[in-house]
Amino acid sequence: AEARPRVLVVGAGLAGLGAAQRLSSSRAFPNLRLLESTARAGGRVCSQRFGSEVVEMGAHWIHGPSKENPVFQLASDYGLLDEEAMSEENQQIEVGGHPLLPAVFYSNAGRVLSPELVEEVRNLFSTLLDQTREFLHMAQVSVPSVGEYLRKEIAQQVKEWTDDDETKWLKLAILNTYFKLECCVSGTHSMDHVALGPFGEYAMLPGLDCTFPGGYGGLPDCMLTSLPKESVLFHKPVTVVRWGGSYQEESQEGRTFPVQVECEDGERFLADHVIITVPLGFLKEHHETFIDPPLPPRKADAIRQLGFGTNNKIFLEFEQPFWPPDCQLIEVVWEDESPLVEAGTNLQASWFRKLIVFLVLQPPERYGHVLCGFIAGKESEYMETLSDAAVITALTDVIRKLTGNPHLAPPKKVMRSQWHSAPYTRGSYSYVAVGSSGDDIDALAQPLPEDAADPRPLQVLFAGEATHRTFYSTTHGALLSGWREADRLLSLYDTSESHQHKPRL
Ligand code: 6YU
Repeated sequence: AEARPRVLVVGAGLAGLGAAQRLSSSRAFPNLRLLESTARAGGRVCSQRFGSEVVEMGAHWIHGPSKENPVFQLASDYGLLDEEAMSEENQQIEVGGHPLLPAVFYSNAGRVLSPELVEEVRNLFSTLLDQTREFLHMAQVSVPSVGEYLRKEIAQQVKEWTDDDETKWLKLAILNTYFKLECCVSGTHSMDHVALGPFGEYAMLPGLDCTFPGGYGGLPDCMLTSLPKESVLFHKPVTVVRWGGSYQEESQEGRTFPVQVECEDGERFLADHVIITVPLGFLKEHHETFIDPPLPPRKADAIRQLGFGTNNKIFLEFEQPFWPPDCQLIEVVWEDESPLVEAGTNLQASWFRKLIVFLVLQPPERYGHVLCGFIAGKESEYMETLSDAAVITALTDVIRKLTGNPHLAPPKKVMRSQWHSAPYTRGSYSYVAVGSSGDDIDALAQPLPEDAADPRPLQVLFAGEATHRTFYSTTHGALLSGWREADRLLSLYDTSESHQHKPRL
C-alpha cells in the first residue's frame, strides 16, 4: 500500500467529505488523509441544539431536491428525508429558486400590509429578476450589476404607476425589502456588488426545497462514518501547502513527494496530491501565505475578484407567538425606504433594518414559537460583534414597532451564526461579483501545476462550493466539486473501478 499515491484532503465540509468518500471507495487510494481545522465535520452544514430542538446555523434547505441533485440522492439513500420530500410530486415542483410560503408583511408603522399589494410588487420584482437572465453571454451589458439593472427598470416603471402617492411609496418600500431579501439569497451586502452578465449562470433544479427533519448535519455525519476512522484528523488547521517540491519521509528513503502540508501545530504531511476545499473567504484572507509557491496570477485574481459575503441567521424563541397561526414567513417593510434612495450607513443606529425576513420554524408543536431571521451584508457582520443582550434589545424594539405593541415580551432566548468571524470560513458563500465571471470560478478550480505535461501532475486540486460554475453557494455544488476532483485523480490512475461512482454507504 505504501507505494500507492498519497492523497490529502483539506477541509471536512461536503466537498472534502465527498472527495474523500469517492477516493476511499477505490482501492487505488488506501493512503488518504482528511485534515479538518475544527472539531467537527460538516463545515457550513452545521446543525446545533437550540433548547430541545435542532436548528441549522448554516445550510438550511436542499435547493431543488430532485433526481439530479446529489445531496438529495445521498440524503435519500441514507434515509435522512421525510416521505413528503421524497415524493415524486415534490420533486417535480418548479419554484425558480424562490419557494412561496404563507407570509405576513409587517411594516415599521405597526400595520400589516395588504396581501394584494404585496403580491403585485412581488410579481414585478420577480419579473425583473427573471429578466436579468437574458444578459447571460451578452458581450455588453448596459450596467454592471444586478442592483443597478433592477433600479433602472424600477425607476422607469414608477413613472407609469397611476397609484396615489402613499401607495407608490409603499410599493417602493416593499421593493426595498425584496432587494434585501435578494442580498440574503446571494450572500452579499448589496445587489450592486453582484455582476449582471453572469447572474443567469447560476442553475436551478426542480423540486420544492426541503429540510432535514433530524438536522442537515446528519448528512456529513453519515459520510464521515463511511470513511476509515484513522483517515480523518480533527483540530488540524493547515497553515501552508507547499507544492512543486521534493520531500522525503525519514523512514522511507528513496521515495519523494511533491507536496508538503504543514499544520498549525507544526505537524507535516507529505503527499502526491492535495485537494484543497477551504472556503473562498479563507483563501481571500490567506492565499498569499497558504500556498507556496504562490498561486499563478490568474488564480490569485479569481480569488480576489469573486464575491464572498455574509448571510447570518438569528434564532429567537418567544413565549407566545405574535404572528397568526398559519403564518410561515414574516417579512418586514420599512416604509421610509426605497431602492431609489441611498440607504443610511450608520451600522450602529440601523443595522437591524437589514433583517427583513423571519421563517417560522415548522411545526410549532415541535419547535415551540421559534423564528429564524436572515440578515446579510455589513449589517450582518456588525451584528456578529454585538452581545446577545444587545441583539435582543434591538430586535424587541423592531418587533414592538411592527406589531404596534409597545409591551410585547422580548424573546426568551437567542442564538445566531457568526460566519464572518469564523476564522476558517470568513463569510457565508460565494457569488459572482462585479468585475468577475464564471471564468473566474473555472480558473479557481484549475489544478496545479498548470502545465498538463508536468511529470508530477495534479499536485494541488481545488474543490468547494466556490469552484462550481453553475451551483456555487449550495451544498450540491460543494458535493459535486468534491466528486469532480476525486474523479480527476481517479482518471489519472485510470483504475478499472474509476468509473463506478457509487459512494460506499
Ligand atoms: C444550500 C441552503 N444556506 C446558509 C448559511 C450558510 C451557507 N448554504 P465548507 O465551508 O462546508 O467546508 C470547508 C471546511 O474546511 C470547513 O469544515 C473548515 O473548517 C475547513 N477548513 C478551513 N480552513 C482550513 C484549514 N486551514 N485547514 C483545515 N481545514 C480547514 N446551501 O444548498 N442550501 O439552504 C444554504 C446557507 C448561513 C453559511 C448556506 C446553503 C451554502 C452551503 O452551506 C455551502 O455552499 C456548503 O456547505 C459549502 O461546502 P464546502 O465543503 O465547499 O465548504 C441567481 C443566483 C444566486 C446564487 N445564490 C443562490 C443560492 C442560494 C444559496 N442559499 C443559501 C441559503 C441558505 C439559507
